[in-house]
Amino acid sequence: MDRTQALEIVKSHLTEHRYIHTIGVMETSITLAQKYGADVKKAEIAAIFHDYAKFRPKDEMRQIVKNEGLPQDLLLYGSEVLHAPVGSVLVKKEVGIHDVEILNAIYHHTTGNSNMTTLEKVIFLADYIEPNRQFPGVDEVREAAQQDLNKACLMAVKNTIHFLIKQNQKIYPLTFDTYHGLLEIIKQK
Ligand code: DGI
Ligand code: FE
Ligand code: FE
Repeated sequence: MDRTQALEIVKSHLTEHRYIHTIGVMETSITLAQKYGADVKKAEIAAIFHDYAKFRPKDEMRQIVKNEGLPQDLLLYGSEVLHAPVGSVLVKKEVGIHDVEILNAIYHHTTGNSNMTTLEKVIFLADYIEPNRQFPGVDEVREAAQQDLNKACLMAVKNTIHFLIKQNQKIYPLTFDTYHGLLEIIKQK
């Protein structure tokens, strides 16, 4: 599938604002993939489809979690954690993308995981720093992204954990796994 086809498919599932964000994630993912040695074409496709399920009704997402063998604990945290794993299921079923590396990058784009692939890190980080994002601390993460992929991902997940705690939101275990996994990598250096 080429970029034009992929963008056309995803556009009808997104708001204008979210589509612009998606273009930003796509461009940033390509740059990061080139810099850190991930598959550039896979990064492009994963980025285009990363928020595919963002606007599915919550009930439909919960139903997919129940029926498609996703971890049931997803239902115990905020609804924001659903669209990434549900997106990976729907991108496979509805769009026909079967590449496991792409599907995993979509699956883990919100939380990360303990042992992220370079492609997963690229999508996770690009989602956080793409040029349309504006929140406290994002410029520091953008700068770190030019030096060290792991450090930049660690900064992003730490910011997210701080943000969630301030908002009295539950933190999905994979988010902590991401923090611990990246801490280990950075300590070893
Ligand atoms: O979909 P985007 O807005 O582009 O970005 P995203 O997929 O990273 O989702 C961001 C949202 O997800 C933001 O509101 C914080 C929330 N989130 C991230 N990790 C967790 C989480 N929410 C809960 N409850 N628990 C988490 O671990
Ligand atoms: Fe998302
Ligand atoms: Fe996103």
